[in-house]
Amino acid sequence: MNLADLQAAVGLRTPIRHQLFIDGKFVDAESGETLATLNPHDNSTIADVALAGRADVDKAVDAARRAFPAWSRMAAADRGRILLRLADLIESNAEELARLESLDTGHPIKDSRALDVPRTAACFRYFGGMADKFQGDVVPVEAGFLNYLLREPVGVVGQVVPWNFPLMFTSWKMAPALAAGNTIVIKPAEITPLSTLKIAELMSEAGMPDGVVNVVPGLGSVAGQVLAEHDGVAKIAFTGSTATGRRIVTASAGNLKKVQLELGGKGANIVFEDANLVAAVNGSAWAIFHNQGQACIAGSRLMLHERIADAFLEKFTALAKSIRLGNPLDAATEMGPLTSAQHRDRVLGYVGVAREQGGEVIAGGKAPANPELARGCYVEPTIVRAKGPQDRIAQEEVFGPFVTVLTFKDDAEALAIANGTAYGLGSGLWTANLPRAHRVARDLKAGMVWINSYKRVNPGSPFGGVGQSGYGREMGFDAMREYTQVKSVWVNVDAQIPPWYPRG
Ligand code: TAP
Repeated sequence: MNLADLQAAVGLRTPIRHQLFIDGKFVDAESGETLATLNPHDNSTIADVALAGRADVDKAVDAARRAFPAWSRMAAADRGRILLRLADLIESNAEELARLESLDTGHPIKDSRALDVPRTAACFRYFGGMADKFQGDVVPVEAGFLNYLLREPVGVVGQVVPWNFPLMFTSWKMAPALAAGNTIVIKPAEITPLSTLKIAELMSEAGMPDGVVNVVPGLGSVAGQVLAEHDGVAKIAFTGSTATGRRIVTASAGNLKKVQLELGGKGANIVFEDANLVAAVNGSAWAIFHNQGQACIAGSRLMLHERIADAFLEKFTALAKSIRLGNPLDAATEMGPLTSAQHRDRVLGYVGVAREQGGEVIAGGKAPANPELARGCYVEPTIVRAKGPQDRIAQEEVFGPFVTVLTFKDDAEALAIANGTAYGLGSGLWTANLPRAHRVARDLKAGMVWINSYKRVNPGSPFGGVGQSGYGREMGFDAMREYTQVKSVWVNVDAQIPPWYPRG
């Protein structure tokens, strides 16, 4: 099917953008190379997308450098106004964006409509409002001197976005960086570039000056690597795997650029014996099965107090088996395909790993039998009881609809298991005991803790991890700090003559 027919077939009113976006224009790659982005529902080609190489990244960085002086000196309120207009445009193009995201990633359309698109608009709106409210400081120093602190943008920022939430993560990366006065070169994942390119188009419509935002879809090992190494880039912000995060740190060393990393996780979701079981079962299913488990904060280690484990698992398994898998563009679908065939195979590979280590597959563990889904990247909701907390399935990030069940006997053991991985991103706990809730939240090694809930995010609330989950925070005032650097200015207000060499 050609692109125009496909657009009509999936109900898109506007063209699918499939070129690089550099200096305010959609252009082909210098090499003319393209890479097909696929619909994970049936692995059919959606579009051949321009593939950025070194020359294209150089051009994009150059455009961003040229745009930086005017953008960084523009009145902050005017920068904010453009982001606020963009938020409005995202809302008026909501259905278009939701369909595009579902087509390219496999997100169920009801999630794209209810979560991805509104959260993207909310993020741009929050930072649009923040632009003229994030201010410097005055330090009370010695008499006769004024010391003030400027929060200045760092310059050209390279941003690398993964494939699991491309639209939303584009906003998390772009919005604070732009509000703070930086210019951007962003590389979406090669398998999900379409929604980021659409945002670039809407940016122009919102009045974004040319060169402030540049989008370079391309291979991570080429375009991503060049961006991370680039001497013209002052900061690199990355979301993705811990292994690639390490490569980014090494690549950044040449010009000692700032680095911000949001990496993997192995979220502990702890259910104590006094929890409201109905809420905990429902919330724990959401924690792991939303977005097919492809979330760094997924509650992928389900830790159950041994007294309630059997009752909990009975309800949880019944719920998991009832989740409706199907075409992401069908409004009744509750779980779509994984985002690529390669990733589906990786996730299914962990079922073998689990069995080898004595794990018990309680539900799923395979592709669905439904022949309508046979060409797609589907995996059934999978529940596996591990033999122990050191098993690979209890330590490594599977990043799929695959939850590892562990049990514990008391709070101390729960904390020891929860804190017993290299990661420290999101975690949750379910209990009716208030002191216990706060005590455990305090003692968890994590960047985020949800009490009697899971996976809440908000543009005002800092998001990020500790340990191998990375460093730096997205969202909130912390994100503005990440995208600025402090300049300390000293003023000799009393015009004092320095006393060091008194010569009369
Ligand atoms: P990654 O390799 O980390 O990919 C994430 C992003 O980094 C993509 O845009 C990728 O580009 C880019 N990239 C790859 N190599 C790079 C390099 N040398 N320099 C700069 N950028 C580079 O993840 P993956 O291989 O797709 O997935 C593997 C595992 O990573 C998953 O199973 C999951 O465990 C984890 N993961 C975590 C997250 C989050 S939210 N923390 C997101 C995705 C994956 P291309 O895709 O275009 O190559």
